[in-house]
Amino acid sequence: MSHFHVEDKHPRAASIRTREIMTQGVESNIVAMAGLIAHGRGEAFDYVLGEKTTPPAEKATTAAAATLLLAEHPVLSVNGNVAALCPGDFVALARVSGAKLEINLFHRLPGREEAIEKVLRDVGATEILGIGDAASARIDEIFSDRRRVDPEGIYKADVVFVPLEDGDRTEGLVKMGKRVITVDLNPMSRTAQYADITIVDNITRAMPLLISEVTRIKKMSDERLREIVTSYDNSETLSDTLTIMKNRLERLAEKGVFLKPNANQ
Ligand code: PTJ
Repeated sequence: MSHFHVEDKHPRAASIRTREIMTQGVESNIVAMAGLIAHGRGEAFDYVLGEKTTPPAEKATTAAAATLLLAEHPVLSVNGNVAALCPGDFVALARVSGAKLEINLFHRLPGREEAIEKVLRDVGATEILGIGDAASARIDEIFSDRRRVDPEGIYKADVVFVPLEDGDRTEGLVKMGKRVITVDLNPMSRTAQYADITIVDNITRAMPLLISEVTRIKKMSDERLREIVTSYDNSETLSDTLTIMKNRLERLAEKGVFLKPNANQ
């Protein structure tokens, strides 16, 4: 059910529609209340980035694609925010990369796993790990409900894709020796800093790019894929991204663009 009518010509139409998806996600038990706050924080960083994919994000995406393809047990972790924003892309990425889908929530409230499972099944998912008693393994390095994972999924995974994640879990997964790939618009978050590969981009732009990158490099030899991974440097990515943000803010400040009527609203 749509609450508002948003004119296409509204300068922030896309952002307003996405907010609508998120608030409806709360009503249907998919998105946690805290997910709205997380979304707002992401929007703020996207503003600073200019709402565009940057060259360092593209580099991180290629490294992420190669890492997924080289993995023996890759798992894509699904939370409420990503289930609301891009469920079809998760199913497509799982298919093209051979990764498994696991639902793993920070806020494990009654009915949420089932609501998210339905969203994924509606867009074509067949196997979904981590639901109910299936999350029977425990990761001691993690201090939240997220420690409960599927023994066939995150528990035995060598590579875990955990976008829009909280810092504790990323740190816990890294401590366990897993390679962690994330998508996070905040390059200063603990997750962004702890992960092996951080794509600093909006998940809605990052997922289609990641799917097409996996498809593009899928036929490369393992040796070539390994070269891509070993030549990748995540601290360089984070540093280059912060420089892009700083330069953009400096340019805006110099010209006073923010005062003009056509500036970001
Ligand atoms: O569904 P649950 O219960 O598992 O909970 C999910 C949330 C997102 C609430 C939980 O993981 C959480 O609290 O995450 P944090 O610690 O708020 O971290 C989320 C990060 O994602 C923040 O750094 C945001 O800036 C970033 N973010 C938010 N929206 C987007 C985003 N990054 C990329 N694309 C977005 N659309």
